[in-house]
Amino acid sequence: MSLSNATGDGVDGEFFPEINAVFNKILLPVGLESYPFLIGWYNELVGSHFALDYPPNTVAFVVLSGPDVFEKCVLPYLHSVLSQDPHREINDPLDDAMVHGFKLAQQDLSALNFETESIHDFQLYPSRKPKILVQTAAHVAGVVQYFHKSKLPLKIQEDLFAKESKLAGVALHPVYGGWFAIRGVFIFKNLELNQDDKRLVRPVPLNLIPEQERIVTLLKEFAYNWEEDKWRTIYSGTGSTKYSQDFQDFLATKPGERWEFLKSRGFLKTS
Ligand code: B12
Repeated sequence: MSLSNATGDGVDGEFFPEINAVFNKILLPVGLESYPFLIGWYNELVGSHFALDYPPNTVAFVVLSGPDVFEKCVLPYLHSVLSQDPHREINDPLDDAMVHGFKLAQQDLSALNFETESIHDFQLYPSRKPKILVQTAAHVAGVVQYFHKSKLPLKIQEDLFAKESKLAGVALHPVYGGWFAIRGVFIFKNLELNQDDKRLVRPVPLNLIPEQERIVTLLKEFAYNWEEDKWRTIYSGTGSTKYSQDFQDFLATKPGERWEFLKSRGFLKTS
């Protein structure tokens, strides 16, 4: 995968080719894409409560899964686990597959002397505070646009979202529309750029939906009607791939019932 961000500007293709090579080898073939950003860009937006405790020029990468991650990553991972231990049951096949992929990448990075901390989207502190806000990370990396109700005029916020003040916003991707997820970040603990290093330039934020009315529809769909997945199609993106029906059915299944679902659909046969 090229290190160019989704808008095609901002990131030099020669930015740490050895990191690029690891992500290309381990993550990209399984449908996971990685994009660089600086911790300072992220901390500036999330504020002190969610700030990551690293110097602002520390390099990090955010990892996205594309529309075919179920077929490219989750199912092959399950088959490989089951071929070693046919009786194994995995509570959360999706998260487990991500943990596995991140670990492999981390091992290869460590062999190149890059010490990394990886944080997954689902990791929370005991207080239930998320360890990373992946939408903001992907937004500052320039790979998605993050829409948040707080950016709407106050009147609209009050009319539509007053009841549930904590509602999260939603991110869209220029190619995938809503058919993607943001899986986490790698923080390169010992990789700080100099102040005058221009290899990583802060991307200009995307502007995928200029019309306020459509943004309102998007936020409403995500907030109150997310099960129908219409929010994923309000901005269709330039790509033509969406989640397969199998993956949609998998996501619609309660986490505790997903293993049975996979079995009943015949996905867990290893030969
Ligand atoms: C907790 C959580 C939930 C909870 C609560 C959600 C809620 N509505 O509050 C539950 C379990 C209910 C849930 C449900 C769902 N979730 Co959820 N959830 C999360 C999680 C783990 C954390 C979100 C959160 O609490 N953020 C904290 C708040 C405070 O953050 P915030 O509102 O963004 O505020 C910060 C920013 O605005 C920033 N900021 C300030 N100014 C500015 C300015 C700019 C320009 C920017 C960019 C940022 C910024 O600072 C604020 C903090 O100070 C994220 C993953 C993650 N780790 O980020 C997924 C995530 C948001 N969920 C996701 C999804 C898809 C869903 C569901 C559709 C379920 C599903 N099938 O997976 C439903 C939708 C329900 C709904 N109506 O929201 C996706 C959204 C993907 C996307 N395209 O955006 C995420 C990102 C997970 C992922 N792996 O991709 N979720």
